Amino acid sequence: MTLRKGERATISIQEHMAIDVCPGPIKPIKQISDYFPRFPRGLPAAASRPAAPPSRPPLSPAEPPRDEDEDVDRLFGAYGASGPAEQPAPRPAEEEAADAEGYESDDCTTLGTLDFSLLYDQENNALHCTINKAKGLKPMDHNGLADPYVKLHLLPGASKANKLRTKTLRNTLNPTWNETLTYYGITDEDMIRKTLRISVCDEDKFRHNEFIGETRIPLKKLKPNQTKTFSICLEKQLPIDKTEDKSLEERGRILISLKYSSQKQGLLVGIIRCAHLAAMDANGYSDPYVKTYLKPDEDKKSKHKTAVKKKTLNPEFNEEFCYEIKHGDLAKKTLEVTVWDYDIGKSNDFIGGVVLGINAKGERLKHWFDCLKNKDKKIERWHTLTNELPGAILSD
Ligand SMILES: [Ca+2]
Ligand SMILES: [Ca+2]
Ligand SMILES: [Ca+2]
Repeated sequence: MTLRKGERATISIQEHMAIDVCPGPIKPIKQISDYFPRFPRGLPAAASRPAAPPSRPPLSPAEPPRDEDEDVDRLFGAYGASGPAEQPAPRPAEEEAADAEGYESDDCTTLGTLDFSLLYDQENNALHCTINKAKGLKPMDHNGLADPYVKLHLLPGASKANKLRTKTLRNTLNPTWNETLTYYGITDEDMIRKTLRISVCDEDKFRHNEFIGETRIPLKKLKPNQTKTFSICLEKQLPIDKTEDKSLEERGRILISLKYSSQKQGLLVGIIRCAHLAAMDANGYSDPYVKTYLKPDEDKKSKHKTAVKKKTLNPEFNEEFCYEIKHGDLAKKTLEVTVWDYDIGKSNDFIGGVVLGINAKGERLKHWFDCLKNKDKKIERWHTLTNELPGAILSD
């Protein structure tokens, strides 16, 4: 474009579009096959396989109710705290929407099917997800094949820290992984609240990996210590619930032990280990250490710190701190536990934290009360670390 003297520089409409309307990376051009759904094996959409195969294991009789809840309810009264209304209530409508089983669609023929099994090991707080195989996946590459892998998220609160994935299998639409991915530090509360999102993606060397299909399993469908097998049709990407954005981001899990020692006249806080911590360094790891405070902390003497564990997201600390305090005063206190990434030459990064005490909710409240009412008994529990602590002022 040449400009005469005194003439204002104008931008043609094409240039304007190129500047303002196309920010960000250039997306790959859709392939012809994306516009024409594929029907493998010559099946028309109407004759697609039924969505829910009859592979559900028979239902066993319901577990007897646990009596710990009643005990905690009594303690609520004893310590004058607010009632069980504060316990996290299940949100049925929302969770039903995420129900992956029993739906009818023709995605089965276009996206493929996935076989997997889930097992909640209650005693070890582990959720084992065995990804067996997929069949009839949608081709994603020019050669008519794909390089599929499976990734897992726990919703809500999804973050890098709670993502797991299988290996990638090259050039296949019928991959067999037979891989078990395990979430550690899973609590009974998680099993009521959380949904496991399983997605199948195609790995690409020179551009972003592409999403093929997904399914979501509310964990309350699982019975403790019983393997449940699934064979499902993959679905298109489901929108993530808007309310999820407001929930705190998860940064990992921590195993804490509490014991009130009548011999030492104090609270023993054990920092045992962490799992699935968020990575805070460029190398994909963190250098974690844990700090604890017993608040309110009038004389500022309650800070304890573990050693730093180098370059790991699953550190074992096995350290114990003692807070000298009368048993009767403990109910008014709050235990703040934070996990940090040690950095050289700059301030350390906050990874996540958890608060136990009378104003906490769910497992955090229960752990505190179980410790108060069982003197001289060590009680270990897993807790979720989040990116924010309500009401806490964080200082490194
Ligand atoms: Ca690929
Ligand atoms: Ca860092
Ligand atoms: Ca670091």
